[in-house]
Order: sequence, then structure tokens, then C-alpha cells
Amino acid sequence: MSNIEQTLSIIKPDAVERNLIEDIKSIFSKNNLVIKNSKKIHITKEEAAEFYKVHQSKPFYNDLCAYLASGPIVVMILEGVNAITLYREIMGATDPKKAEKNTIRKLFGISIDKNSVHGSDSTENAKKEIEFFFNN
Ligand code: IDP
Ligand code: MG
Repeated sequence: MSNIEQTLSIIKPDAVERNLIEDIKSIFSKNNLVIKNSKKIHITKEEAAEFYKVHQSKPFYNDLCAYLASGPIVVMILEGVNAITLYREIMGATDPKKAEKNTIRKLFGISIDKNSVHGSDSTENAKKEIEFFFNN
């Protein structure tokens, strides 16, 4: 039985700034991930802090929140078979240097913080993150 899931994707400021939106979207479509909803927004540091709350104890939390709020981002709901795991795979490792060949982060990521994309890591977080950006 196929397991259709939804996950949240963010194209982060470094990738929006370098006009990589269409290149990244084409990787989604090649992998049968359908964009169900999409918006380009510029969030505040407070909103970023709320979104990344799970990381509040990490040493990089402040910089991470400032970074996500530093410019426009594109938030999207992606849908497809096993979308959560599939999207994590095509994104690649958090650190672009460690990401597999042809993953989005390997192709486009600049550094561990400017790694071009976000993707939900579990069913529970996908639901929460989609609600955060789209159900209010
Ligand atoms: P993920 O995005 O691959 O799920 P997480 O561990 O959830 O990685 O971290 C969230 C984001 O925080 C990463 O995408 C990256 O931008 C940033 N980040 C993670 N680890 C570090 C670090 O060691 N230094 C700086 N930024 C980091
Ligand atoms: Mg994460």
C-alpha cells in the first residue's frame, strides 16, 4: 500500500538570494514530490525562534534564527509517497560537505548553516511545521 505523506520544505535565504528556487523545485518534481501549497515570505527573528524552538539549547540557536529571518524564504507543503523520508534523502546531510552526491545540499549548500533547505524530520514534526506556516 502506498503511504502518501505531506512534509514541510523551506528554501532558505541563501538559496532564494541566489535564484535557486526553480532549480530546487525541479528536483522535487523529478522525485515525484508535488507542491501542494507555496508562499514566499520574510519572517521575523521571533517567528524563526518559535519555529526552531526544538534547538533552543544549541549554541548555534541565535545565529540560526537570525539567519532564517535575514531574507525572503519559500515555504512549501510537499506531498508524495513516503514524502518525509524521501525529501530528507534528496536534501542530503545537514552539512553540505558530508551530503551525498546530487543531493540538494551537496549541489547548492554553502556551509552547515547556509545549507539552502529545511525539511521536516518526522510525521509529528511535519504536521506541526505545516500548521505553523499554513493553518493560521
Ligand atoms: P536539519 O536541517 O538537517 O534537520 P538540524 O540538526 O535540525 O538539521 O539543524 C537545524 C538547522 O540548524 C540546520 O539545517 C542548520 O542550518 C543549522 N545547524 C545545525 N547544526 C549546526 C551547527 O553545528 N552549526 C551551525 N548551524 C547548524
Ligand atoms: Mg531538523
